[in-house]
Amino acid sequence: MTLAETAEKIKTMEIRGAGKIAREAVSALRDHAETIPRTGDVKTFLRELEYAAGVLLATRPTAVSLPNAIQIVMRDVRNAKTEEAARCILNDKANQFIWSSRTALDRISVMGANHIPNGSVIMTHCNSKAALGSIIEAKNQGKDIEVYATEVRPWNQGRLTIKTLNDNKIPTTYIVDSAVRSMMKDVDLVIVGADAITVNGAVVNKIGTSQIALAAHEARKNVIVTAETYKFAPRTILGELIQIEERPQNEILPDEIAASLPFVKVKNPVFDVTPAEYIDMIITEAGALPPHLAYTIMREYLGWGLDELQNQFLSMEKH
Ligand code: RUB
Repeated sequence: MTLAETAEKIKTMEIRGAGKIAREAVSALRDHAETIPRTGDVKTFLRELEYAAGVLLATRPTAVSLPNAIQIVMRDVRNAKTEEAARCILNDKANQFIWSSRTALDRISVMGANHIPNGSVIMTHCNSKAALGSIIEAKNQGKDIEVYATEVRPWNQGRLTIKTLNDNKIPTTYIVDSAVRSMMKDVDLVIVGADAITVNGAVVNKIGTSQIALAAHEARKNVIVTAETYKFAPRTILGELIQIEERPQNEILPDEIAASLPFVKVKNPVFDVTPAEYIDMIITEAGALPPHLAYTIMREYLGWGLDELQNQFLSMEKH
């Protein structure tokens, strides 16, 4: 698959889910480098690579896993002295990222499963590898569990979720998104993934997550977020907001119907923000933590992000 094809698949959601987007983008960048002709000039190579990274970054705006992954891979490549060194570093860093991202998922699954008591009824939303990994691992640990999975309009990612749960022989109840509050009384805990986590511990995930968290809070049920450390967004320290992706209106209302309703407009934001006070725990590969420790994760695991911010800040002071 070419880089342009990967970018298109991310844009059209054939490749989706924050972790997968990051892994596929990194592998597309690594493979794309092979198609850049060798000139012996490191600057030319880096220019081509930055352009390619830009194409990937422009695909979907919300999942911070994408810019973080590109940055993790590109950081040392940018300092390479020769083209060959840059190529080697890119290859190593990309493979390392893909490997550690999968390892992170395995660790989160085990830790997530340890937080699921035997006999639990779990509600999940959208289709998160990290959340499902924990649920499947709990089942593999021999726990007797059940799941409520939402439909996830308008893309119906819930169908992917119920297929995976069914394949793993996990008893599952499929509900429409608007049934969440009614069903919460039958649920013991909520487990979801994340596209981005801000410095104040707010979690950005599929639209509807915040309503589920609110209903869970009201019913005094725990909300667990499962997320790899590269889903934390260091730039939020500077007050930068996470951009919430808005997708076309015809994903909700067909164009011909919309055309007949001139006074009606459609809004289709596909992610929302759940404040930290509605989240009991974030499970990362580095351990389970309360949301207000988000900064610690950023400092320990995304330290480069903070260095970069500090440099920006210092250069601002000079002006
Ligand atoms: C996917 C979504 C998932 C997170 C986490 O949204 O909101 O919950 O990306 O997924 P979309 P994972 O379908 O619009 O990409 O744990 O697999 O990274």
